[in-house]
Amino acid sequence: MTILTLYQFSTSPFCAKVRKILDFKGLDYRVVEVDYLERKDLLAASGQLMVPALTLESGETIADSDRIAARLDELYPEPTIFPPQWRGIHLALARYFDGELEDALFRAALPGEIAHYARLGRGHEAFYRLIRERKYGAGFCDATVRAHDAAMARAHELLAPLDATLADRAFLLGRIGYADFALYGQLGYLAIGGELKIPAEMENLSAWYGRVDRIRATLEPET
Ligand SMILES: N[C@@H](CCC(=O)N[C@@H](CS)C(=O)NCC(=O)O)C(=O)O
Repeated sequence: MTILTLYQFSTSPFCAKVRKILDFKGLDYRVVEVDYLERKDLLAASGQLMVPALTLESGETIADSDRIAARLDELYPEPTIFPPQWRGIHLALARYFDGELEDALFRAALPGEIAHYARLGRGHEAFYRLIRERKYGAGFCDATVRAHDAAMARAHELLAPLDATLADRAFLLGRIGYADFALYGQLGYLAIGGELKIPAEMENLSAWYGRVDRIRATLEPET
């Protein structure tokens, strides 16, 4: 029985985080792909225009991946995404991934995201550009596409210490937790267009990504 509804954009790293947490917890859910240009159902359900938003069993809909994650862990505590004694550091790391790392990967992924919206047609690309340029200023999209090499270099710089950390452990802080799901979501930016572009030399990070990616509702999580 489907008990939860996730409103998402397929390219959103915050939605990828929430999907993987739902899988990890073995929860049954349906996905509503929100039309980028027409968000009436999302607005009606959640009272706002951003994804992810999740409708719970109670009928209540909550937005924001941090709030969704905390609520899911309250309602469905097993398996937990906040290993005992480690909640604070998971939240702190996730905030870094969803903040500074997101900014770097978003810029690196922008050409792919523009191409994705161009493929959807019907003014998607123009609307995507409009939203970005309202936030970051006129000319932001073209300037970011031109600076793609620099953006990839910055992404490598931020990912290298994570790759090194994962040399001797299965998950970022040993046991899987919220930070892993946040990083997994953000790395989804590198998969826009279908091809995951984790730098080839980052073998530990690639292996870790595979471990998290393979978590499905029906599988026991690896520890
Ligand atoms: N802090 C929020 C951020 C969510 C967010 O930035 N969502 C983006 C998609 S990745 C969005 O809905 N943007 C609206 C738009 O592009 O119009 C969370 O953790 O869920």
